[in-house]
Amino acid sequence: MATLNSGYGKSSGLFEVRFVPASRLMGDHVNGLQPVAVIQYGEGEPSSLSVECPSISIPAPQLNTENLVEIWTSSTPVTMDEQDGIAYAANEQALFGLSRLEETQDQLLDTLTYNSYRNILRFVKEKGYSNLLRVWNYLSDINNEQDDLERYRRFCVGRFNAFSEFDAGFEQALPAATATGLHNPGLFIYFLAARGTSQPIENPRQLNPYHYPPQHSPRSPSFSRAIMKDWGAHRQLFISGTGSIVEHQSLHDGDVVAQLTEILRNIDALLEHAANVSGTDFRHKCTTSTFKVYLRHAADLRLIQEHLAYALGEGTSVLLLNADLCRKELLMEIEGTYTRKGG
Ligand code: 3EB
Repeated sequence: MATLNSGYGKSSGLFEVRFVPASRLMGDHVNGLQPVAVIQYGEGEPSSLSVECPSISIPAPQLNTENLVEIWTSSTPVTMDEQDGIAYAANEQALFGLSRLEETQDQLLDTLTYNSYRNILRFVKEKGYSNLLRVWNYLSDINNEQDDLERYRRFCVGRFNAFSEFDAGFEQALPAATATGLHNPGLFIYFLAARGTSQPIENPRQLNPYHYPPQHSPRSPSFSRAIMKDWGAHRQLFISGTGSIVEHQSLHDGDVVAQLTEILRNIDALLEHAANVSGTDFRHKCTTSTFKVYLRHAADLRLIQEHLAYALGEGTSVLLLNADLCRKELLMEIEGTYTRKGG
């Protein structure tokens, strides 16, 4: 079978991500690749898609000039199904899962989060893709209090309890993550999991979230700064949502441009560190990268747009979203997915 990476002999089981206009998605195949999952963003009605794969619509407004969808693809055959409230698609090596939960008045967010993570952890284990690489969490009213505790903190408590119950050494192998806020109800979680193992990468400028002092949350946030996955022929680096945080402290309250500068320093430091500890430099020209930029205030876009284009490089694929962030003072966050071809 012809695959895009046939130049390297064996094809990799990795999934690749791109942001494309919804109108350019056609048929069962996307440039000869198998669609794995489509994520739409925006508060309006989702478009009807002409690709057959699991999809979800996240009600976060887009700030790009053209409406984009996030599409994950595989170069090897994919099977799709739904189980335990999780719509998923998998090839031999990787699985992508999507879930959307309703919140009820009588349930606290930590309980819902705990149940949801326990379900996901059980599911990926049962399917044989127990290595959770990357999780995206979108929750409503993230900075509001629920029963005297901020909803993000309740989310952290539920997630921590699920991970710690599942695996005593869980802090050694946490996925990269993003947790952002919506103005519409619902808890949306989607994730990438794989067979085998992966390598968590720390950020030398930032404390490992597991070691955050309790002032940020009664149970620490369960995520790694980044995950490096070796797929054989190719390698990927998943960088978590990165804010203007040094050690564990938020910096540059009220100054979005200064926050962006700090975020870029954090990402640079992580890429440098990843090159040292994993032996793969994702700043190399054989790397493709995509970024998601979250802005708390849509109006800040004009302040950062030029800096951003310059910093991330022309021609890189960037999805801009209007979303709340997990600390009130954070105005912006950036996450990145890097794919380096040929090992
Ligand atoms: C931070 O570094 C900023 O709780 O899953 C970034 C990415 C943040 C993921 C999460 C939180 C999460 O603490 C917030």
